[in-house]
Amino acid sequence: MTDENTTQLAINTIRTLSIDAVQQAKSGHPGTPMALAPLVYTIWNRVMRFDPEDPIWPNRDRFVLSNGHASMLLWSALHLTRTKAVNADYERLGHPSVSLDDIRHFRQLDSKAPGHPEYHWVSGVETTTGPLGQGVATSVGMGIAQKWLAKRYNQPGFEIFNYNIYAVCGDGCLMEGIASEAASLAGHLGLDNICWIYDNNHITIEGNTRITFTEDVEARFLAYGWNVLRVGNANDIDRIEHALDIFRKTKERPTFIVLDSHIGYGSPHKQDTAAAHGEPLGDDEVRLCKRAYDWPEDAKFLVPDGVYEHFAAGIGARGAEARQQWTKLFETYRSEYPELANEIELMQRRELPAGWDRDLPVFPADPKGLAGREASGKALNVLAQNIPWLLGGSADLGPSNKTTLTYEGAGDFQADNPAGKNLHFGIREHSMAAIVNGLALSKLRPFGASFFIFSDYARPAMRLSALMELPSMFIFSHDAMGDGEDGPTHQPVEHLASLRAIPGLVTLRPGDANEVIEAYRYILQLRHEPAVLVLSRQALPTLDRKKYAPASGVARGAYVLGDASPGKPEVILIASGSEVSLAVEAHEKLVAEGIRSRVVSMPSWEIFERQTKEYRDSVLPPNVTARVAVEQASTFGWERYAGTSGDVIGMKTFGASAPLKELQRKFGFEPDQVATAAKKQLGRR
Ligand SMILES: Cc1ncc(C[n+]2csc(CCOP(=O)(O)OP(=O)(O)O)c2C)c(N)n1
Ligand SMILES: [Mg+2]
Repeated sequence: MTDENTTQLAINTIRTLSIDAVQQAKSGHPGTPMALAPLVYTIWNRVMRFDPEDPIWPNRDRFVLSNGHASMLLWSALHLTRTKAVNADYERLGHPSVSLDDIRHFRQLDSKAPGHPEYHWVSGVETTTGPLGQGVATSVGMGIAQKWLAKRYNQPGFEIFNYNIYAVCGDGCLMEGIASEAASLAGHLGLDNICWIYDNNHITIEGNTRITFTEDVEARFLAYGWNVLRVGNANDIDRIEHALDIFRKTKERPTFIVLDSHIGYGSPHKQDTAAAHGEPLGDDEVRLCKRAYDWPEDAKFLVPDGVYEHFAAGIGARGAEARQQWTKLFETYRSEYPELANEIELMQRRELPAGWDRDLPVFPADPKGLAGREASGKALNVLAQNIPWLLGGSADLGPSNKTTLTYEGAGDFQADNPAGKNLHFGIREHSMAAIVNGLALSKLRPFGASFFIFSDYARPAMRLSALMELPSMFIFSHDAMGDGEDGPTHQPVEHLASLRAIPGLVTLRPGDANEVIEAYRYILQLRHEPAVLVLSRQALPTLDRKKYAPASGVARGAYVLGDASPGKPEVILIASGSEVSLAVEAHEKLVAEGIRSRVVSMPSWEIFERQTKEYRDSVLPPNVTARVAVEQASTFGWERYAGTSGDVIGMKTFGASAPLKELQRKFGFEPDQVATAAKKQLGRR
């Protein structure tokens, strides 16, 4: 068989595996894999430096399938290249990442060929995609990471990091705002390591894009400062390869390749129609397609002789050689630059360098205290010096969030300074969160920041950080009504409840400066979970830790700050964040009146839930039902800790525009009101 024939056979194997898997599952998206099989073939077998034997080799090229509904493209590629599985401890396992049996069980429980690409579930998936636009935005984080890594670690004669990122996207991705935000930033930063390939098929679910999407996409990307190329025929793999070649030669600009394609290519009745997008073709149409591909009509899940070998000779050989050369290079690098090599190795395992928490401040008791955001700024500036690969920034609110790294040499990440540790995301919260994920996927320790109210704008990507089990950090200041005069548009109410509802996302709302430090100490030790740090704008009294329990209790999610007397309390006050000092004041009033009050600081529900029942019961004894929870946020969910008979002082409406003091009075966040609620719980008034 000629090489050309094997190539065609390999491409048609991707097509038919996709068709058969969708047909068997009676669900899925066959049309786009049929159209993009040649593209994926070309990227994988002719261009990418990726070793199927080790899909987490640090200098591999990245492949992102942003149009995640076309997941069969990825399952076919991973299967045909015989990519091997790795586990959560970064160990290489002998078995394939995606077996033919997995593909036969596409979209079925436990199959390694799920509906959409899932990082952490299937080895070789670089990022979870499905919510359109996320993949391309995340790829920008990968691009920033590569630039930063190259700048810090590459040395003369040692190109340790020089990989590229390929992201495939469709009309949907490019209609989503997040893609525009990310493309704008990528253009500004001149990320020439990123190549987006746009599947220009004029079809989405509701039909032809003439009903929705008629802008000049090429002009748009030119305006963003990208290099824009066009390949007029998605079956022309030489042209595709040529365009990818131009990408690799293009400097100082990202590349955008418009690929004109036909969804459902080869399907006599469905090609170029929305019907090819998201449903099985049907048995008859499947036969007709196979006939069009010159494929045995009755064969199912067929991988013809020579196809595995063809991929082994392409990506297999190229990837193995690239990785072996790199490994050799890295050996020498390790002896010449042991410290840098050590950093790279720690980072790959998501470990922290020795002394990562040295010099973290301890704040003395101070009734005036410090704003949560101020304490956070101090912590970040220490941690970023101790952990070289901790970096991040804000969506144009650095001076307000206090997330700017101000120590000498921190620098601003820009095209001409890829060593900078301050990322300026611009007012692009959604792509910021996706970019933070891209940085975390690249094993950096990233943070993104904004006002808490705007976490809404970032939420879909934050959700993915939890789904992917990434240690992304999201830092939000102005957590409640602290910026009173800005009014209800700027006062979060339901945000805590909403983020607490995301499985696997750790939220922390520390109550004073020392709790902020302890929150960072906890967060930094997370390797596979994202965290949200929720901080006050206004100063919070720094509690006297000789009188009250040490702030290290933060690591248990909730802890007893103080009791009126040893033994069982009569009433428990529970609070987070700015309401902790309020609860402490109320507690002291109650104690002065001879009431056996207990005050509990509860910065994190999620962390508390992980403690033993014994510990949880020691903090909130089940038989003490007189309880008052106080939090300047939606009361939603607090029954869990206040109990059905307890009281919750929180928000049931939006806030209002007024000075903070007045808002505190109006909404009940005053010591007397909390103390009164507690007494009411005890049947006293
Ligand atoms: C954020 C988001 N909104 C909606 C969807 C549902 N959805 C999945 S695919 C799709 C159409 C995508 O069209 P296009 O990107 O052109 O893909 P094609 O059909 O051409 O493969 C939609 C609306 C989604 N996955 N993500
Ligand atoms: Mg489309």
